[in-house]
Amino acid sequence: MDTHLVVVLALLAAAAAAEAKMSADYYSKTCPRADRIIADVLAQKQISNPTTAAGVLRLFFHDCFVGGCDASVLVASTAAARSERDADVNLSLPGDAFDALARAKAALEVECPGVVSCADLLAVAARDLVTMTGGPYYPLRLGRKDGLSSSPSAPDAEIPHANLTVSRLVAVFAAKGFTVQDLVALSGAHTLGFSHCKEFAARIYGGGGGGADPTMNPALAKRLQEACRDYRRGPTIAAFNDVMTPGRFDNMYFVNLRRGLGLLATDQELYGDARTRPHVERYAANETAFFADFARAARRLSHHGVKNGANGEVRRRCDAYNGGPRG
Ligand code: HEM
Ligand SMILES: *[C@@H]1O[C@H](CO)[C@@H](O)[C@H](O)[C@H]1NC(C)=O
Ligand SMILES: *[C@@H]1O[C@H](CO)[C@@H](O)[C@H](O)[C@H]1NC(C)=O
Ligand SMILES: CC(=O)N[C@H]1CO[C@H](CO)[C@@H](O)[C@@H]1O
Repeated sequence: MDTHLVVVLALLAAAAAAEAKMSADYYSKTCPRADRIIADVLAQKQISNPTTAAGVLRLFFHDCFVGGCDASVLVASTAAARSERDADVNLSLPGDAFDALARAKAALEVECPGVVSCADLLAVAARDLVTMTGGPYYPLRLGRKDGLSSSPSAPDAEIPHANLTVSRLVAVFAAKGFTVQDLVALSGAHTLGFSHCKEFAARIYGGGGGGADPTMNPALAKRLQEACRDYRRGPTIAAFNDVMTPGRFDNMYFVNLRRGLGLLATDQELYGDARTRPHVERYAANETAFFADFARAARRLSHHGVKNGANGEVRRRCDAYNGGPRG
């Protein structure tokens, strides 16, 4: 066998071992009230700040897509080392989501210090907030360890941008083991939250000085052109991803795409492309089907690149490694 293959097999074995140690009742003896504590803190935060759900769900996606679900996205930069959080693509990762997770972690540390990993917390928090905003509940296996590295350049390479073609999106997801159906179902997360104007400016103002993207509903294009008028001077100006029911986890995102009401180019293209359109049609017509497929894909996403004891730890604070800053 060549060494490359041996390395690949060893990695696969390590990943399988990490997964084998996970279970639904992982904390039943060491922190039996963990679920309750997380849910309570998040419910309070979501009520006082309804943008929390979208922020946490997006953090979960970014965490798992960049080097596996290991809470590396939560590590703050220090003078010694910059981290994933500070990548350009992270400029807009929302502070409320970090705050919600810090509060939940603090409550967990009071009850059972050093037991519940930040990676598990993030996966559970994203699930809880999906459920709280009207989406499906899905059981999770626990036992993820927190990663020991976080790089500011990783997200740029791994996180899909809103200017990708469907072919690129399909390839990016396939490289991590996700199907076209998974891609469409997971994109349904854009039923929550918002995007900043620069992410869709080319669609509404035209790339080369032309008009709006013809696949966008003209009334929506006009509204967005007005809302985003000063976006270069006010880079925090944003619009809801789901223009109809922005705070509710439902299948409206897919219903919108049929009417040209998608916000990002990568949203609307899912309806324009023959590979993804049948899934959009199915989810628009049947919310139960969307919820079932989203739950299955989100659970799989939550297992992506999970770390075990040897290559991870349980952080005491989600924003710092236990051993201090690393290069
Ligand atoms: C299919 C490829 C995807 C692309 C190109 C994409 C792109 C984007 C972009 C550009 C934004 C706006 C960021 C900003 O302006 O602050 C955004 C927001 C968001 N994304 Fe995605 N995304 C994708 C997939 C996903 C997936 C799989 C999830 C979760 C499972 C997700 C969850 C979210 C959420 C919840 C928001 C709103 C965040 C907030 O309001 O704070 N996205 N996405
Ligand atoms: C796509 O968007 C990213 C981030 O905004 C940017 O860095 C990149 O140059 C864009 N690519 C193209 C082909 O426009
Ligand atoms: C909706 O999807 C669910 C889950 O796939 C399926 O069991 C149900 O029959 C579908 N309903 C309709 C009306 O097609
Ligand atoms: C939430 C968060 O940590 N955002 C950071 C993203 O990157 C910028 C630029 O480095 C930081 O200033 C933000 O604090």
